[in-house]
Order: sequence, then structure tokens, then C-alpha cells
Amino acid sequence: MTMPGGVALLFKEVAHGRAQGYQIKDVAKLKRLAKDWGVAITEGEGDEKKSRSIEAIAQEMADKILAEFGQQSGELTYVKRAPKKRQEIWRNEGVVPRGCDIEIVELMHRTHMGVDQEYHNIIKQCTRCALSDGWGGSMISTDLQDVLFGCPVPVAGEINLGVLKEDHVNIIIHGHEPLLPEMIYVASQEPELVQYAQNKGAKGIQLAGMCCSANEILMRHGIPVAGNYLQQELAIITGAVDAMVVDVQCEMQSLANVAKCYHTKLITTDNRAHIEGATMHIQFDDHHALDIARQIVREAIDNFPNRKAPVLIPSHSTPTIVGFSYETIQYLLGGSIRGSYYTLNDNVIGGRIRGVAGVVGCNNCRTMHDNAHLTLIKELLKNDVIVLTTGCSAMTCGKFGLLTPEAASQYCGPGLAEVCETVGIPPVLHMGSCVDNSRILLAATACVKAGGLGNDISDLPAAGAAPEWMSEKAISIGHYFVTSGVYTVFGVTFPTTGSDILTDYLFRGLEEIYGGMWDFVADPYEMAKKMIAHIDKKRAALGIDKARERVLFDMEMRRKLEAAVGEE
Ligand code: XCC
Repeated sequence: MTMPGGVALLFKEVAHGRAQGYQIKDVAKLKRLAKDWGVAITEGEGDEKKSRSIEAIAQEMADKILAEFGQQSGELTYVKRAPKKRQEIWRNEGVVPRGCDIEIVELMHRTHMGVDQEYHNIIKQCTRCALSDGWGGSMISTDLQDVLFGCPVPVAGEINLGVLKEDHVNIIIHGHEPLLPEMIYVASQEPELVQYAQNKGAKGIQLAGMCCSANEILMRHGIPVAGNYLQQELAIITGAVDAMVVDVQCEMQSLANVAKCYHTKLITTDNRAHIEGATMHIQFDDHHALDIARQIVREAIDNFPNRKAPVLIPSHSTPTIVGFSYETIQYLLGGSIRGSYYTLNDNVIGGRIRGVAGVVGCNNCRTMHDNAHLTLIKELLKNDVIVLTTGCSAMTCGKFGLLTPEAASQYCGPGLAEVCETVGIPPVLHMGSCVDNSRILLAATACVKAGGLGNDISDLPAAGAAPEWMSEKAISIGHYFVTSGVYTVFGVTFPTTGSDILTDYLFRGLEEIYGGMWDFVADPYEMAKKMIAHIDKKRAALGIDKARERVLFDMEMRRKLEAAVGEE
């Protein structure tokens, strides 16, 4: 599960002006959200009517949001964002989450020895818990991060270990919460600290990210990414990392030992996540975040003269275009006034785009690094399936050049290439970190609401995958996609295959209830085939399979025509 409480708590502190260095950056999004939360943005009546202050709106909203974490009955607010039909399915099944925390606590109880002993019933609670993540905690987290740090818009970035600089102080930010990284970004640009670094013999300060903290600061500031999950130790053995700053999730325990072989300071910053053998712990405190960030940057600078191993930075890095939030995609498809997902639907209906795939998730030590992500995504693109991505999967795409508009002509089928070239977007859209999978839910909902592709997420020609998953929260994410109506395939291994009955229920039984179901396929080519088959099944159900045949015929003609022109 993704635990977003920290962001909601910070939001409250910012609303009350008690959080050093932070501010509400996206006022327009705050006001849009206020509507969802039933918070008025004006006060008074008639001629007396005037806008409420940003602080007042944010304060009231913060209390309502925080209350939802502890809420014991009723329904989560964001459930109403889902298509009407989806809400009905959840209500009929009795799986609408009551609050964010209660569903996790109750699941922990039910799986205790001697409690819930009926698999349908346990899976129902898994569903409440997962939905409270996707349509609750994670969605709240994404929204509030956008309000505090800015809603991502397309920005250029750079990824891979080659972003480290031998003659700079290198600081790697690693983990999942952007709260402190946002301030480290500010501190690393302050002239006094840059001067301090120069006094120690460095040319400047190079900030780089790792894992989902990287995705967060990349999406909003274009800060370069050093790599994904399986590159964290490799970054240290370049001998060039003066500090690695970690918060929560996906930090390997071995980092401390690897860091000890070099000069790297491993700095933990969150009381929930200490690492034995780390160099030091500097506790994050949102009331003094900028001061703490400065202290961390100083620690890194002080360490620059202590490099002891030869610096060996691979020369690899790749440019990327990232920042495709739900709002940005809407804007790109139709401008700020007429922005709508209908343009996307239109291309799906017309067959240029065969379908949409969400490919997300981790790297896994048991498989070849990045291979399954890359193979799967290339197959999907070749077959005109546009890909939305987050997490470490997004970083794989970045490293291999799939996050640039130029990738369209190189990797896509003719229909998808044409659409990407016309709109000027990459064929793989980087939507953010793991919590930002909620952006994919909203994009899917927007497609349903735009019309022409059925009246529920389960009607869309869409599929999801996590081909190299390893973290527990991937299961939660997968399950909220399945129960939101998406066919979702995992690779590597699947935790229930020891039980035929339960696995059959997850792989087939759930489809009858939710329209989405789990699947497990280790081979990425096979995975692509099954996802495309599911997309085609949905196209046939919508009656738009013929359109695609026509488009393919047209494209074939186009190719012949182009060849003929080439020969002249
Ligand atoms: Fe961790 Fe989010 Fe997985 Fe990558 S993808 S290994 S969870 S950093 Ni979410």
C-alpha cells in the first residue's frame, strides 16, 4: 500500500502557514478539488459574494481529507469520480471503501489465524482495501502533491547513470515521498551552497533521483534520473555519489554495506525507515524542511573531498520528455478550452490506435533488468497500442529512448505513429511515480466519459501489466485495476498459483463480477499477445473491430504508395 498520510499532513501545515519553504503552487487545481470535497470557494451572497482566501479553502479541505483516513463508515469521496456503472458494481458487491485506514486494519485482522476462512469473503476485503488505495490514499496523494508542488506539464529530462558528474557534488534522492526532495532541490540551487561546493573544489551540485522520488522531481522540475530500482547500488559504485538520501520504500538494506566500501554518505530521513549501518539519520520535519535540506546538502558537499575510489561513471544517458499528467493529456488532445479525451477515443474508434495499455511497476532481481518491460512495450507499440507508464517501468522506457516523440516513427505501428506525430507526443506517456497510477484510473474514466467507448472502464479496449513486479504494493495496485474493470497481467511469479481454486477465482471468477481479472504470464511476448487479444475482444464487443481492419488496409496502401513514390 502507498501511505500518503505524510502529504495530507503537510498540506494541512502549509494551509496554516506552518511549513517552512512550502506553498500552494497550483491554485487552479486546489479550486477544482474543492468542488470534489464540498468546500466552497466563494462566500457571501449577491453583491456581497467574494472569493474565499486560498488559506481558508485549503484549511477546510485539509480537515476533510484527513478525516477520510480515519473515517469508519460511509464512502470515500473519490469513489464518485468513477463512471456511474462502476460505482453501481462496487455498491452491489458491497466493496465501496469506508475510509482509507479501516480497510487496511480490517484486512490485517481477517488474515490473522482463525478469522476469515472463506476465500470469496477475504478477496472482498482485499478489494475494499485495494480500492481505498487507488481511489483513496494514492489519488489523494497525487492530487495534493500537484497542489503543493505543481501539476506536471511536459518537461525535458535525462536518465541513466551518465547523469552523474565527476566534477560536481553528486546527491542522489531515493525513495518515494517528494516532500523533502522538493526542498533539497531548492537548497541545491541556493548561491551560498553552490559557492560552498566550489570552495570544496567542485564545479557545482548535481542532484539526481532514483526510484519514485526521482519520478516526482523529474516530472515537476526535469531533475535528471540516475536509474531505477536495480541501479541503486550501481550508482554508489561509480565512486561519485557524495550522499544518497533515502526516505521510504524500495531502499535496499545492502546500501549501507555498499556505501561503506566507498565514501558515500547514506542518509536516512524518515523515522519509519531506518537502515542499520547508514552513515547518519537526519529526521525530516516539515516545519523546518528547508533548513534540514540545507544541512543534507552541506553533508554531501563536505564529503566531496573524501572520494577514495576511482570515479567510473558510465557514459550512458538518454533524453526524455515526461510530465504527462491526466490534465496535460487532456490539454494536448484538445487545448485548454476544448480539451477532451474524445480525440483519443476518436482515434481508438477509427482504429489508428488499437487500444491503451498501462505498463507499470518494479524491477525484479530474478529477471534480466528491464528486459520484460522493454520487450512487452515494444510489442505493444508495434501493434498500435499506446502505453501509459509509471514507476520503474517508466524509467526503463526512458533509458531505451521510448519517451521521446521520435520513438513514434521508430517503434510504432503506422496508426499509432501517425497519431503521435500529429499531436507531437511520445508513444509511451510517463505519468509519474507509483502513487500516480491513480492518474491512469482518471484517464480511463475520462475516456469513458468522453463517449463512444462504452459506459464503463471494463468496456475500454485497455489492459494493464506489471511484468517485473516485486513490491507488495504492486499487488494492491494490480487489484485496484482489476476491480476497476481492467485485465491485469503480472510477470515473474504469482503468489496464489499454489491454489488452483483461488487462482481460478482471481483469473476467471472476478471477470464475471468486475469485468476485469488477474492473469500471470512470465514471457513478455506471450504477455503482449494476451493483452492485445483482450484489447481485440473489447473492440469486437464495442463493434469497432471492423474500423481497424479498414485502417490497416489503408496503411498498407499508404506503404505501397510511399514505396512507389520512393522508386520514382
Ligand atoms: Fe519501487 Fe516506486 Fe516498484 Fe520501482 S516501481 S521498484 S515499488 S520504485 Ni512503483
